[in-house]
Amino acid sequence: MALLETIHSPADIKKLSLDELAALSREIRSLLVQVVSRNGGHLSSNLGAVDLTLALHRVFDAPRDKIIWDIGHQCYTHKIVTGRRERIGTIRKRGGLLGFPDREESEYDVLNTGHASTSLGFASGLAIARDRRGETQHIVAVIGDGALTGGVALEALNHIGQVKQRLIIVLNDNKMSIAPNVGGISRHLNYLAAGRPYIRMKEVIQNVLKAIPGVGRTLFELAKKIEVLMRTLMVPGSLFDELGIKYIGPINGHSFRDLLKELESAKKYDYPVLLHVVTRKGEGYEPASDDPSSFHSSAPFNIENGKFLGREQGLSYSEVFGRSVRRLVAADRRFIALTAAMPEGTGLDAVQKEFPENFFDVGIAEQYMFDFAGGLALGGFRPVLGVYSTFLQRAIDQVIHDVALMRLPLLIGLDRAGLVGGDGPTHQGIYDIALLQPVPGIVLMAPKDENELQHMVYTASRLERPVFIRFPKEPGRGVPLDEEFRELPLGRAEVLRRGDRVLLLAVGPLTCRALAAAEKLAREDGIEATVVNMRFLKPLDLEQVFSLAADVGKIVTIEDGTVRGGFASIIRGEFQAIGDRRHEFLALGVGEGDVPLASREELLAHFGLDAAGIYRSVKAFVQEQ
Ligand SMILES: Cc1ncc(C[n+]2csc(CCOP(=O)(O)OP(=O)(O)O)c2C)c(N)n1
Repeated sequence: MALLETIHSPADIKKLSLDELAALSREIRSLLVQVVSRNGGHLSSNLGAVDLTLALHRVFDAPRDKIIWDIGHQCYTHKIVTGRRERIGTIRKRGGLLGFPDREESEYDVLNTGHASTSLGFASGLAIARDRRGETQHIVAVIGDGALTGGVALEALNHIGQVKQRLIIVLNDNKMSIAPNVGGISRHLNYLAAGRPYIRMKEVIQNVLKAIPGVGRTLFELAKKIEVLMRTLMVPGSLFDELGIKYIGPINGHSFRDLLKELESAKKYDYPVLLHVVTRKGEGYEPASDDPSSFHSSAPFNIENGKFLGREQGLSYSEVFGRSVRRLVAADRRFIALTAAMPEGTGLDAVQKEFPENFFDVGIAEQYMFDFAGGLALGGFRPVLGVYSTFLQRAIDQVIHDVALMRLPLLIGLDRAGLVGGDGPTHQGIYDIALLQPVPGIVLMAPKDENELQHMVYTASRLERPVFIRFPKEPGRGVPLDEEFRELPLGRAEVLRRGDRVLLLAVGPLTCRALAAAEKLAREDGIEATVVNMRFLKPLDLEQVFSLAADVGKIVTIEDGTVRGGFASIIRGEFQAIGDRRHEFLALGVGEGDVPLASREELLAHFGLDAAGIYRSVKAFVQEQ
């Protein structure tokens, strides 16, 4: 790692020759492979962006110039060369570097990100702010072809093309979102990347003329002029030019010579330009370039053979969701599975593989996905959406205004609901209960294990209204899956254990942890608790809850989400509404403030939501006078 050790800040990159840059890039790739093989992380995106990142830091003067990373999952090289090399081994680990840009971590990180397509809006605002303040720095947004399919990015292009502020958009096009990218914009980028017809025609004409012995300069010059004329007359412009943003490219994103030349020239424009940089996801590590999707957000792996380590036994919640949806589709082709660029992550690739006609990947377009699903539902179909809880936040207006008010029968699997390990504050799925609770007419469920999840999918498929099922990113509990789907009674909770001292009302996967805590309380402290698996957060089984509460003075709510506005607030509100003053409440859940970077189990322990934490809190609560 000889060269890398000399890089303490971007200034050190500016001294390097082209050969040294290439050598540095190899060293960084090897470091990235080592670190991600241990910690997990976004390997293929980072490998693809090494050369581009070095070139950006060579040409621009960060932190004075602002380099904004869209989504931010490709920022590892940026972190390495902006003073965080020695800590890169801690990335994604508790107390370590975040796997996304973080303003608190470094002055080089312009924006905290994690959700897609926000870079252009921020770049646009920063550029106007700079101009109004009479400053001169460059504003550079780096956005992937996947993130460019997001609505807010397209809204930004529309505005930037009108306002025409000076800024540089670097489009990092690797033809991939997580899976292969989709849609008309992606197709347009392929057309641009292939070299538009006139470029090919120009080569042909030049080659022909050069091949004719004795063709003089004049004829050659004339041909050049004809080529310019043809370009104007015949060739459709790039989408970006049409929008008012100058298109430059395509540029080989693994050639320092090309990158440095074009980035340097982009500085000269006093209006918005877009540099189309073509890169390869996973570049430099064969297992990742051969299978960029699996190495997009990679588990730890064996460097020698690229095999993932420690894959859990049994099925994940996502897999059970995907398989259950596949069963629905197999039985009734009105069911159509939808994803916003996460076919594998949501488990819906199970449908994609077997019933491609009943599957749509709409790109990173959560808002559109809900409206599209609404249209399908109005047209008599039964859309099933897989979306991570954190990305549902994008589409709350669609949920309320477009879906719930018309009671459209959408089935939505909210994956990664609750505390999410490894990705930090931007990816937590802790707000969905609070966001969905006031939405009229919907059903919200949370299974205690993967077997209950499949029954919930089936139950939801029988309901003629919007149904959300929230489930976590953690290994399934390994319980056997019933062969037959079972319909769960709507709005009924499940009592798992009865006791006379305290009532534990638990949500989803925390139910089993609450049960373990209750067993220990009985065994070691003689405290008998009633444990309820709520199953339905909406409608709530209030009849059962009030009836069980009649026998105890203390009630504990246990949820994998924010207590403010979440399940705790809802239960308290319901007791208040009936004028109850007799009960004391303890809310176990996520308090206000950022969720730290840690694994899921560490986060559960941090918030006292593992079995040990629940045991401690309930014991203290019961023993309080
Ligand atoms: C709103 C939103 N939806 C989904 C995701 C999940 N996601 C993370 S990276 C990614 C693909 C991004 O593709 P691209 O922008 O082309 O970057 P690449 O990884 O190919 O470099 C997706 C869908 C997200 N971060 N934000």
